[in-house]
Amino acid sequence: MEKRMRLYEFAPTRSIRARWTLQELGVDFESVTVNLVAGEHRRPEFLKINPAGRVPVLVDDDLVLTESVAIVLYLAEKYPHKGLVPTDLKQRAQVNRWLLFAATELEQPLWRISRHTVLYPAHLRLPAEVSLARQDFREMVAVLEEHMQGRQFIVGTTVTVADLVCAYTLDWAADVCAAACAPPHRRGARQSQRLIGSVRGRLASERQQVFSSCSVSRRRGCSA
Ligand SMILES: N[C@@H](CCC(=O)N[C@@H](CS)C(=O)NCC(=O)O)C(=O)O
Repeated sequence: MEKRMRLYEFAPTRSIRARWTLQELGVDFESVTVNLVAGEHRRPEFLKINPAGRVPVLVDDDLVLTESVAIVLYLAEKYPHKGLVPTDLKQRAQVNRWLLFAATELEQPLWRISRHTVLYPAHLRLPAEVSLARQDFREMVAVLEEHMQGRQFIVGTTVTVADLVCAYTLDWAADVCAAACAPPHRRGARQSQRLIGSVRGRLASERQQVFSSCSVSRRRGCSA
């Protein structure tokens, strides 16, 4: 019998990307909470699993995989019949494009904002970084929002891992921006909200709770 996969996670963080993917695939898995607030990610036993001291980590038999986007791709490719990655090469290339777009163009400015508003000790925070990152984020989210005009899903007509990863990132952005962005992003965020809504709509109520609770403690959980 195949062993259950194990997901090391902390609810309000990027772990959610891996959790949603497992749930969307209907895979039974064991959840191991790594409480970042309590510093469990810095304990030697966890550092043996991920020397970077970060969540999520997926363990599947002898595979130990870090990086949330690598995890969602691995899972989607392990269960190709579920359709979370398209079989068509060009559509798949578009999924990869948006995964990378989320991890580089969207997520990095959000990280910069979080670091310079919440995570770094107060004396190391640079207000100028926040304005620059905010501008970078606005420009890039506008690209996604333009792409989403008239579409329900980022690529094709069914949900893919690009939707799961981008929806999490946009939800995180709503949280970060509520604290640090000026109104224009929020006013222009209709498409983002629709994408988040599409993904949310796919989730059972138990999963929706995970979604809506993530903003509450995410900032405490993501300490870089
Ligand atoms: N690029 C990594 C980032 C992982 C990451 O930074 N995780 C945060 C939670 S959102 C974490 O574990 N932070 C603990 C720390 O940095 O001390 C991924 O996408 O998996």
